[in-house]
Amino acid sequence: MFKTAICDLFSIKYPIIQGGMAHLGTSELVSAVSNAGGLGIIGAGNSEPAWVRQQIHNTRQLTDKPFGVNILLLSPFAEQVVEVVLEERVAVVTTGAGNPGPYVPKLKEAGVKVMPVLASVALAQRLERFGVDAVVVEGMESGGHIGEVTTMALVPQVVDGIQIPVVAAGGIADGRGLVAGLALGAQGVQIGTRFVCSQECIAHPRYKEKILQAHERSTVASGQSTGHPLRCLQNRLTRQFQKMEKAGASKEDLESFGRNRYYQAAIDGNLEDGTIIAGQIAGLVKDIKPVRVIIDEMMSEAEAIIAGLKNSYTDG
Ligand code: TUI
Repeated sequence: MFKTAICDLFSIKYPIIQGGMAHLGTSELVSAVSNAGGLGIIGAGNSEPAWVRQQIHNTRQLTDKPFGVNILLLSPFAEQVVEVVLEERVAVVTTGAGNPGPYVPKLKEAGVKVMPVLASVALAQRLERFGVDAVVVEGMESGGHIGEVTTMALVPQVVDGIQIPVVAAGGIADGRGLVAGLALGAQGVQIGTRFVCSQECIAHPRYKEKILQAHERSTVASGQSTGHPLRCLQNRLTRQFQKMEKAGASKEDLESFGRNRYYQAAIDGNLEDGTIIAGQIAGLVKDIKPVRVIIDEMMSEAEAIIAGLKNSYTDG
């Protein structure tokens, strides 16, 4: 069984971090990931601070292992969620969709481990200087808000640009992806889409089913013209959105049309009017399993691949 700097940093058994998914990173999934040896992450999204606090309490009822909170920096409640995290003495914070620089000193002073999710070398270097502990480097294969560079190209460039540990994200759902991330110089992986199709994830069964039916070209990155591209599965909503974009709709109209639709898909199971967030790796996900099985299989597959690579290349 291998350990990496990410395992030591967060006191976890396996270098597997759960993506901080809004509405789906709840105590059920978070505690299952942490209990299975990874790092579960509560997805604060645009939720009210009281909801985040409740999720922290619920998670503590279900696990005594470390877990984190993902703060969506675009949320109107971002600052208040930081306060909740400090009051509740949460061990780890990941952030998304922005520069968490202003919050870093406060979190670090309180002993919180900070790991921003980002999509560029420049921001990784800036945040290393701010004193963050590690970064999650997210390629454009990922579900949700994305940058412009693939995991394959971005991860090694960030690894070479900073000294702190890197976690690879985007396009990873099994042991092969884990080994690939390590081969690119990352010390761990972040997993989103695969965990949506776990037994513990509270996503609506129709949402999970839609991911199981996906193939490699089922996702689209819509909203390029708004400056906030979002990868999700194609449906009536994304087709309407694309029509509006083609017709030259304003940024404001597009953003208000697309706003707050995650809940509809993820929880209500409205697959036509909701945003069905998933990464390009959705096509690889073929079954719904307990989190522990997903993680155990990922680790044993990775170990078999590493052993196989050694056997094929060291003597030849
Ligand atoms: O954040 C995510 N994934 C998300 S956030 C989200 S909610 C949302 N809704 C509408 C528009 C935008 C977001 C759904 N999925 N992943 C982490 C991530 N962060 N990917 C890319 C980035 C990122 C992008 C630009 C981080 C920083 C950044 O730079 C900002 C700056 O100020 O330099």
